[in-house]
Amino acid sequence: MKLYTYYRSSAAYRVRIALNVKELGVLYIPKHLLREGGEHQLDDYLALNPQGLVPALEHQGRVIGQSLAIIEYLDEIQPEPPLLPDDPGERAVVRSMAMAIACDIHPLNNLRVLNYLKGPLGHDEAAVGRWYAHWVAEGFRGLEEMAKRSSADGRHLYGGSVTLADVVLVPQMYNARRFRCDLAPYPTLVAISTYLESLPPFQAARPEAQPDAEA
Ligand SMILES: N[C@@H](CCC(=O)N[C@@H](CS)C(=O)NCC(=O)O)C(=O)O
Repeated sequence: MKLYTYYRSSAAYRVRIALNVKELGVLYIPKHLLREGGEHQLDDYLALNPQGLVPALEHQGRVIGQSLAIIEYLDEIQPEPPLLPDDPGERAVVRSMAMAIACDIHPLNNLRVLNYLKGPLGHDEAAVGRWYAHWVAEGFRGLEEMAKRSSADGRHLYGGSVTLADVVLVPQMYNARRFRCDLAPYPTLVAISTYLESLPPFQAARPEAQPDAEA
């Protein structure tokens, strides 16, 4: 199994957490998103993943893009410990929490969007920072309420064990802190993330622990 990754990519961070939770061995192949205009835009990588985004997982001759698709694939080939509940209704709720981040926050704030705001649209760093914080706040406001209703122990977004929703939360929290977003209005999310970040599979997946990490 090979994972095309970048230490600071939050979508790759999700997959690294899932791989660690499932104790699956993987070869990490870093793709630097900034060097040479982005190694993810070079022909060799586009031949593997025409979307030109990280992460991508290569396994048994197939290349899979999209972190949520990769994580669900890992959950199917290695069912223990499960990242999705057995019950279809519970599974849908967990997916909805994961998608609240992966579909509604992250795509508005990923590198190519920020670069487009700064470059062609000519916005300065301060404006881009406001854009970033705005979409985090919009997404976290609803997720905070969802977490209050669905967490069984104040340590997991749903129920009392690690799910797909937790795997997606931690990288988004990491990025929110990196961009200095105000997290005071989301005490439930902060408490959950703080607990999860202390777990070994999450620790080993954090950007600073990656072989391609930069100071
Ligand atoms: N929906 C995709 C998002 C992937 C994505 O946006 N990856 C970012 C890094 S977190 C990327 O490759 N960005 C390169 C760019 O924006 O040019 C997923 O979940 O895998």
